[in-house]
Amino acid sequence: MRILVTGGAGFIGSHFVRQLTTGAYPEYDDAEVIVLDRFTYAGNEANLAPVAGSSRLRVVRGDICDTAVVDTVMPGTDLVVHFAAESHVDRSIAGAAEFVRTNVQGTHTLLQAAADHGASRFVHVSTDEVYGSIEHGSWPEDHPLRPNSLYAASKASSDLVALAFHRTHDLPVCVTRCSNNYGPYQNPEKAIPLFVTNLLTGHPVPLYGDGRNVRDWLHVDDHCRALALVAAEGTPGEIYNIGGGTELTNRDLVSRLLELLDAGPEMVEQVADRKAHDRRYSVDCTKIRTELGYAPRVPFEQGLADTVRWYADHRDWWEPLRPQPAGGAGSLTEVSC
Ligand code: NAD
Ligand code: TDX
Repeated sequence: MRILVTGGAGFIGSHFVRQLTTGAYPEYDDAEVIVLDRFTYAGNEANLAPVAGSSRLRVVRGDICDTAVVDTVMPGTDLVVHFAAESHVDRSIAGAAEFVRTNVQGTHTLLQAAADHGASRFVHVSTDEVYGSIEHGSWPEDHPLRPNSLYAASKASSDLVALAFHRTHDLPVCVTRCSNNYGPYQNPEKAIPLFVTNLLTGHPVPLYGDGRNVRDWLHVDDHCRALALVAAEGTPGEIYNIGGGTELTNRDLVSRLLELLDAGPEMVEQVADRKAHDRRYSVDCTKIRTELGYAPRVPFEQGLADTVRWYADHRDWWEPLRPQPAGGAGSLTEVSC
């Protein structure tokens, strides 16, 4: 069996590949794994270093929008697990062209090649953000899509293209919509690793707006286990919400991080709000629980403490990824008057 993992050098994709190639998903123990990744700022060879020696793993540097590349790696593929995307909301506010290109056009290119070459399963990894924002209650999978950010709009578009490939070409597509992930190897542009690495380097935590926005945090290992389950047992053409971790306001999240890192409230800086900042996400996970028997396993307190420890122990991984302060790190210019 051959599995094509797009975006396998990013945060979640690399966790999936590390697990896949070290026996965490027994149904795929014999599978050959091909990672297709463009190695953008978010793709990192260090994320795959722990399994770089695996004889089952091949890494291809290439763009999912490039038909020639995709048509080279797709033949012989049984399962596609599609993680590759532009994934950071703040970047999509600054400019969304790359989001539309990779997330929509790239997904279309992969789907077409998967249909042409007869792949027997395509798992499209999507997000709860496609539903928009919800004050109370939780979204079931058939809730209308009302994305607010350019990132979420590009993911919603790709979800619809993926589902249309199932209806039109009978491609066995499953779409998953997961809540916020956390864990090791997450780029320090995202909230938890940004806050942790700021505190580890003596910088304040930038809290957007009133800090009362709510996110449902799920450990990356629980997300990847759900994806392996959907790949093996999901019904083609179906959407599966994944979540059921821990809902927290950003303020509450920051309080827990301050406690874990022994820092005081003076380390929190309230900053201007994000444009179109979704107030709350909450997915109804009844379907994956009842149909596939899925439940998250990592308790949030333990997962968060382990994640903070991982960042404290892996400065060599994240220090090169943090944005440098203006003027360059540590450079002081003396001005004489
Ligand atoms: P990430 O930004 O860490 O990784 C994205 C990976 O895709 C990188 O390795 C990057 O190099 C690669 N990539 C980008 N453009 C590419 C292109 N054109 N061709 C080939 N490779 C390309 O993202 P992540 O946080 O690991 O998210 C992975 C997927 O999961 C995304 O589809 C995202 O929408 C979805 N998701 C993320 C979360 C979360 O909390 N991070 C939650 C739900 C769903
Ligand atoms: O500096 C910050 N200050 C702040 O208050 C940053 C970076 C974030 N935040 C807030 C915004 C959100 O309410 O923290 C919350 C989480 O922010 P992000 O880590 O940027 O995540 P979010 O926007 O919720 O999107 C994430 O979850 C869904 C991922 O980036 C997406 O890829 C995924 O689809």
